[in-house]
Amino acid sequence: MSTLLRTRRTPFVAGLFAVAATAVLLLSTALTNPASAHGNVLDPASRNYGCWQRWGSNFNDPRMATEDPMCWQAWQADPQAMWNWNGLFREGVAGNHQGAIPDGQLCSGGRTQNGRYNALDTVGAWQTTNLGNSFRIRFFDQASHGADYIRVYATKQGFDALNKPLAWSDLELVGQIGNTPASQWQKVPEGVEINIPANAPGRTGRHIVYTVWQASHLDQSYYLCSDVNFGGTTAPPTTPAPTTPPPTTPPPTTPPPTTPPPTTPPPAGNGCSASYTLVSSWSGGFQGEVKVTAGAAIRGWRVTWSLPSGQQINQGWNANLTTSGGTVTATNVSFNGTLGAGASTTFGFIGSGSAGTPVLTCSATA
Ligand SMILES: [Cu+2]
Repeated sequence: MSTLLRTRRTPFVAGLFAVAATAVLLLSTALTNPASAHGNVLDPASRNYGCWQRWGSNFNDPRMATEDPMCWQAWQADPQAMWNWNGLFREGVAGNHQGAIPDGQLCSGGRTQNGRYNALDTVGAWQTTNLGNSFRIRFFDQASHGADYIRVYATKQGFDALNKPLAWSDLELVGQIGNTPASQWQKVPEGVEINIPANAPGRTGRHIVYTVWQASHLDQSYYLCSDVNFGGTTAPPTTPAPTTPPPTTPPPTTPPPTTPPPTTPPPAGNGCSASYTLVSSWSGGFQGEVKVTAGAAIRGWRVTWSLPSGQQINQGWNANLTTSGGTVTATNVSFNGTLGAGASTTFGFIGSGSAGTPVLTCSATA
């Protein structure tokens, strides 16, 4: 959302915005409580995480109906499916996932949680994330449950995701990890993350990636549909895909900002430069995005800025974010540290407090 749009909004819309902000705050509160914190696939974004990420700060915007109709129907059906994007689980399945979840209900976890997530089963043109045939799932575990296992499936080539409800027989296992305690995951500010490598050769076009997380916490299993677009032959077959687009790229249907970003990027030297965009803000919080651009080719980057008092970084993605002594440090994650000359990547975060205009310093590892 552009600054212009925000300043133009009517009191009515502002009221809706306040409702959204309240919900986000409630969510943030819930997320800091381990008892109610769980996890999801952040990249390629699962259906409800993607809808939350794209529209959570603007979920009553009628443009969603035409620009992102599958998210629109999901928000209309039950906004709790998005606010609780990390809570799509069942308990007591005892590993018999196919027995617990009928065909056609895979994306709602078998209509779990009293039907909260049912709209995620709707068949249609969900927005996709571009993937190479070798890819990785970035899984976020807010409660540091760890995993007994995580299994990643992809639909078989020929599956018609636009018209056919997803069934177990449509899926092939394309990646998995075994017992992995949270201590072996990567620490991030609000939990832990892990990348699961997967290889789904021979696929092109629209597909569904289906991830089953057996959390090491009670008998709790999660069922997550991510809509993807396989690039086919252009993707390298075995190397981690450097061509994979950054996951937080705004969807193509988002209108371009009508005003310049609030900060101008510092000039790119030999290392890197970073520029900041305020994605959205609400009473007590905000979402920011930082674009890192390499000068010469680099193998890693670090962005720092000082945190105004009263501000706090609560959650981030596509970077390792730490706060120490009033300084925020963001370093690249495994898949976005290597940038060719002039190439860029983005990371994002959600902060509490009032949004400011941070002065960013970028340094690179050549
Ligand atoms: Cu949990």
